[in-house]
Amino acid sequence: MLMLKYKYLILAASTLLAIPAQAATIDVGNRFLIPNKADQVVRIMVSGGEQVSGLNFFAQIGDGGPELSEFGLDPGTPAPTITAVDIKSGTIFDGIPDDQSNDYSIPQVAMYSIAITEPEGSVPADGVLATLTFDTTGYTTGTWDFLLTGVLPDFPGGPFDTELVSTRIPELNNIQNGTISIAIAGDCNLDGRVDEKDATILATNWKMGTIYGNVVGGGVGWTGGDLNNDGRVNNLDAEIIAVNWMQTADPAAVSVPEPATASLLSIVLLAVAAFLRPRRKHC
Ligand SMILES: [Ca+2]
Ligand SMILES: [Ca+2]
Repeated sequence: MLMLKYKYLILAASTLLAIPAQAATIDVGNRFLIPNKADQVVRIMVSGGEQVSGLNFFAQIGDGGPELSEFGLDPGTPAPTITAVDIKSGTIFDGIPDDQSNDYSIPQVAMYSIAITEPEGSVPADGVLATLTFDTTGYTTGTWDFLLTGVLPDFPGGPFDTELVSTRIPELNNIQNGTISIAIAGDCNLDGRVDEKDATILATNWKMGTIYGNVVGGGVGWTGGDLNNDGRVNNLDAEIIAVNWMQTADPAAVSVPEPATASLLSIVLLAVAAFLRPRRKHC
């Protein structure tokens, strides 16, 4: 009986010690958007599986922008804007009855929250945490901070940190901030031109991604071939390369006419098929 009690104590202690390894982790990463375009969606993923009962979500692009003056602060610098945030639909909180709330937002700062009101209610922090929609109209180049922690540092009570409310850990803050950059559509390797090097990257990571379950954490990302930021590398990304084939930072240098798009897509998909064929021989 004493041995059994001792065994349970060891089990309880090991469970407690295991908690930090399960803590929710968010890596914003270096994200890429195309120039002069609204409605570009970026997903923020969370991993670790910690049971959580709510989310206080803060996001900031650049220094917060000119609208900081609405908070009584010195106005900041313009940058691409956040036009929509969703921390419920398609996220880890999708199935709960409670609604998200937009607590306060300006174009470069978003503050949202959601809480599970059901007693003891929780969901595992593993999957999509939030989807943000961006507008890069007016921008053809640039890189800006993409912060989920340290938001509005000069605001009274700030800075604000995104926080997953845990049922077991009072405060989680395992978050890495990232950046937002403008890049040429289809330019996976960021060398300023869409060509066979980008098609090769696409082929290398074909059918890879968080949605397929063969990539964890932040996913393969833009530089891995996920050119539409949907969490997977597939024919939609191949189409982006085909449509922008030979595109460079200087649009006047493009020599490929628009009607060639369909045949270019065939070329990109053939490159993918050629890359995959020898690998499958070993399966
Ligand atoms: Ca390239
Ligand atoms: Ca994709």
